[in-house]
Amino acid sequence: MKKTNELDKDVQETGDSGLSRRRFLGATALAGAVGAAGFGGAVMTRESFAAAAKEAQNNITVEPGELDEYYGFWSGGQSGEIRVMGVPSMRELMRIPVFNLDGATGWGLTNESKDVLGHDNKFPNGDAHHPHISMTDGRYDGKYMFINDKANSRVARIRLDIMKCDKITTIPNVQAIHGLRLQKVPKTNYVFCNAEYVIPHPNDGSDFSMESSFTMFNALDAETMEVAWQVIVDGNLDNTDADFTGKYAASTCYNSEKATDLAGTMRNDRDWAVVFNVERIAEAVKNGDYKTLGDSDVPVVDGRGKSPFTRYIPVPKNPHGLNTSPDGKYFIANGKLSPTCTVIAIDRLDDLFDDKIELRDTVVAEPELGLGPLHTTFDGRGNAYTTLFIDSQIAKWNVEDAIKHYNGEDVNYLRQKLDVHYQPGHNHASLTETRDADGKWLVVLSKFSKDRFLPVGPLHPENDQLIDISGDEMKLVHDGPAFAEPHDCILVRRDQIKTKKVYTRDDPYFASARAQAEEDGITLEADNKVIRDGNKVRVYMTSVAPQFGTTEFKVKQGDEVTVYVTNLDTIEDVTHGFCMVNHGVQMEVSPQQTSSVTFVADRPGVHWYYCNWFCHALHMEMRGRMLVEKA
Ligand code: RUQ
Ligand code: CUA
Ligand code: CA
Repeated sequence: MKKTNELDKDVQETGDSGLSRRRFLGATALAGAVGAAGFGGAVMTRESFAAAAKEAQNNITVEPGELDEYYGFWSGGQSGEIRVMGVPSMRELMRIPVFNLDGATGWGLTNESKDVLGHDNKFPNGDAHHPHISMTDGRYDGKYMFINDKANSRVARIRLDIMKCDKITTIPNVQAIHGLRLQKVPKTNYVFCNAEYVIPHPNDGSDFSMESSFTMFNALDAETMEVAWQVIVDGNLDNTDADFTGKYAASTCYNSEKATDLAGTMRNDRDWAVVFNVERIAEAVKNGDYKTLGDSDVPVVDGRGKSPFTRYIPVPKNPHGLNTSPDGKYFIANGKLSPTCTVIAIDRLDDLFDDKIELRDTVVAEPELGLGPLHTTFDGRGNAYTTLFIDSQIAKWNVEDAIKHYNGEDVNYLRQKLDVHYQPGHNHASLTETRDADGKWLVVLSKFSKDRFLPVGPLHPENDQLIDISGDEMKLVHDGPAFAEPHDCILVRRDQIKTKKVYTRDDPYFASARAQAEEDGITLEADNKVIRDGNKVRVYMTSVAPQFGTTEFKVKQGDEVTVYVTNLDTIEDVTHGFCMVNHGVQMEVSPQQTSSVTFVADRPGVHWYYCNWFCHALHMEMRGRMLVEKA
């Protein structure tokens, strides 16, 4: 009987003479940038893994019928969606389509979703990285979630009461919105987001030079989703986070060189973390001290060089993640090409902006953690957990001890290193970005799963691992394969999210349908009527399981038909669907919801429509006919 898994075999075969597979991949991932270090800690066997999981203080078992303690919100990366998970069971509860198309709910097909995406939206894709929930006084208030789209330079908002996206804003004059975080205090008035790439201004093909190129830090008004202001910066922008005073935000820059090639981005020994004085920027904008760019009327201030709005704190080359500790004391820039994290004291930033101290005087520690530090998260007990991409490990370290070490004291700040599988990007501890960081669970989003699951062809799932951090020792307790590409996630206590079980009839989500019905003299909750308006036909129908209020309607070939379905069922979970066969038309109609979809009746004849969300024993019988007369 084979006692070791493939991985152990690999280690045994290569452990003495060279690199194991997991080391090899990490080393080649950044070849030339950093040399491969010596062989790391022993890899766990399946048996020792199971034993460690059993010892874990936190129980990951959620019995059938029991509810999870935490909501997890996973970004969907290139899939453009958001996934709602239960933690610790790691069960997927729901998907929220955002920048993608979704046939199940009709996202991208229905008029309600087009009201959000834009009726002329040409982008069926997105690259969603950073989901974050609105806060009041540094605590999740459960109202909204915001997420970036790197692919098409957008920011979306999700209403958490119904878990649907209700606003999407395209950020003007920039490319690739990447890092995104929220103002934490006094509340989330601003959504901060970084545009990653520098572009020429104007970007109209008249000039491709780097001299005329820059990028901007952006703030959106969280309620209106309008861009409140933009700040021109030196270099580029990667990740960001905000502080707990409401005054500062900080972002990492890996391309201070403004290079277009890989080697060029690594030329400087140091790049920087740029700190934004949000208070001063908002003040300048209020006083009208700004300009605008192109045909956008968004206020733009210049934060390049020595400006009142920014400070560029040098940190080792090509930093990546930027994380605020939940005690509000530090911004931490993660080294990536440097094995270190740079700890910046937020309480020194006032002096820095008043020019009383030097840039590097704000740095209070720079602990060496291992190869490829990308993101750091916190347990609320003074410990930080940093992903080491190249080492395939999590480094647990104590922030205050790292500061003592930086000051010359002989203390060991490293608490533990734990192997993860493999090449972790983000990690996230329960409630870590809020004052409520509770140090119970740590999710690690590993970019490679290799041989940990049944093979599914060349494209592998990722591996989301759950680690119990409630005790002194981190313990890996769960592997969860995930499809492309949960980039980041957040964990929220279940009592912090309050959802509706059925829609209320005045929900703004279908306000435009109600407005049209009013114009047509229709009561959505009662009427089953067809309104003709030139070659536009509006079909209003109700649905009560297992019947549509309209089981037959007649239109003419070439008519533009809009079907409005109002679900009169009041019982939780009785969702209907509407699918017009052979028309690419399909949508969700949840209890007390109105959904609408527009299509052209381009072929004469009989066309059946049916309910495609299972709602009743007679669900198959829930159908009707569209009769299309020849033109
Ligand atoms: S970034 S793996 Cu898009 Cu959050 Cu670091
Ligand atoms: Cu209504 Cu199925
Ligand atoms: Ca650089």
